[in-house]
Amino acid sequence: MGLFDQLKQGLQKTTRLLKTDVRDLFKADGRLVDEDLLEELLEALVLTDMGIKPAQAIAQKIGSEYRGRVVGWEAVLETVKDELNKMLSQEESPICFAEQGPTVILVAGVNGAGKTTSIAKLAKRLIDEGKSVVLGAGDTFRAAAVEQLSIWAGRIGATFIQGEPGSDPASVAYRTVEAAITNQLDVCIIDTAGRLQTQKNLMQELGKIKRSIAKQIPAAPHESLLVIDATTGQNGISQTTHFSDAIDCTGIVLAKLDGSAKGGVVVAIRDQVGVPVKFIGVGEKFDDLAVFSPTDYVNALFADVDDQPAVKSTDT
Ligand SMILES: Nc1nc2c(ncn2[C@@H]2O[C@H](COP(=O)(O)OP(=O)(O)OP(=O)(O)O)[C@@H](O)[C@H]2O)c(=O)[nH]1
Ligand SMILES: [Mg+2]
Repeated sequence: MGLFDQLKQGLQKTTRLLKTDVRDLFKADGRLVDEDLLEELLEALVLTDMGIKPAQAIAQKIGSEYRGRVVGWEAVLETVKDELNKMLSQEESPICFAEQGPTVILVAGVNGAGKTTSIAKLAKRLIDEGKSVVLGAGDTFRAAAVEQLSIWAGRIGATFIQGEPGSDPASVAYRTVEAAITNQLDVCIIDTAGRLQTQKNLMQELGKIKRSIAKQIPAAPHESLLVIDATTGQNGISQTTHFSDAIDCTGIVLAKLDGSAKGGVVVAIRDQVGVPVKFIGVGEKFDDLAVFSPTDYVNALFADVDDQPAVKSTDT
């Protein structure tokens, strides 16, 4: 399956919600654009978790363009699409590699967000590009987590560094970077235990991990990626703010978009936090990670309108 189809499939739930809801506001021969319609449209947009401000801006734009006229839903959706494209436009920003020596990528996020899986997917992608990768099991909290990463590493052919159960994750991070330098590996990715953005001690621990990485390579970590579960919707904003305070996040991996009808959260994150979404996870397999492209994202969000069943999604 091509990347765009993958993305389209991943976004199906959001697409269905967005399109069906907007389409349901219109009769077959169109509808007068008045305050009632704009209010209903606003509600439909907010349901995708794009946030109230972007939703209002889109509704206002439609008001200013069509108020007092009878229009079809296609025209309205086209305007929604244009506006989303404007809101999301960003420089292509994949991984920023070190000019010299290993590139270090620190990965953090709340419990179960999809960190370890995303690391495996990212590592596989980099290995496929011909890079050598070492994975550090910085989640020393759960033995199963170490094992999970070790299995992935074996499958994709990455070097693997682990610590004793319960040992200091900062020391595992240190040793992983050390291994990358000693063995002249291209990329070093460090997993961390899940933590809530409200757990102060654990957030401080992340800061310590980051500092121990910088002891070996002052410019590292070159990327501090925050993995967000797309089904958590707006809570992703609070996660981004707090994790950024601790490790100055350089990018977001939005995992589990395939299970989410809240794909609009990309807009909210962009609007409120300004950290770029770099990758999106659209499934559980190795290849289910795509580089985030705003244009593709919006196109996928609006793809195949006539193929969508006219039923409302009851999922999250
Ligand atoms: N459908 C889907 N499932 C995903 C995706 N990414 C991760 N998962 C699943 O989400 C679950 C949790 O993933 P992990 O990678 O273990 O999450 P984690 O953040 O490392 O979890 P902790 O280490 O426990 O905090 C697993 O069952 C994964 O298969 C995705 O993009 N799509
Ligand atoms: Mg994990």
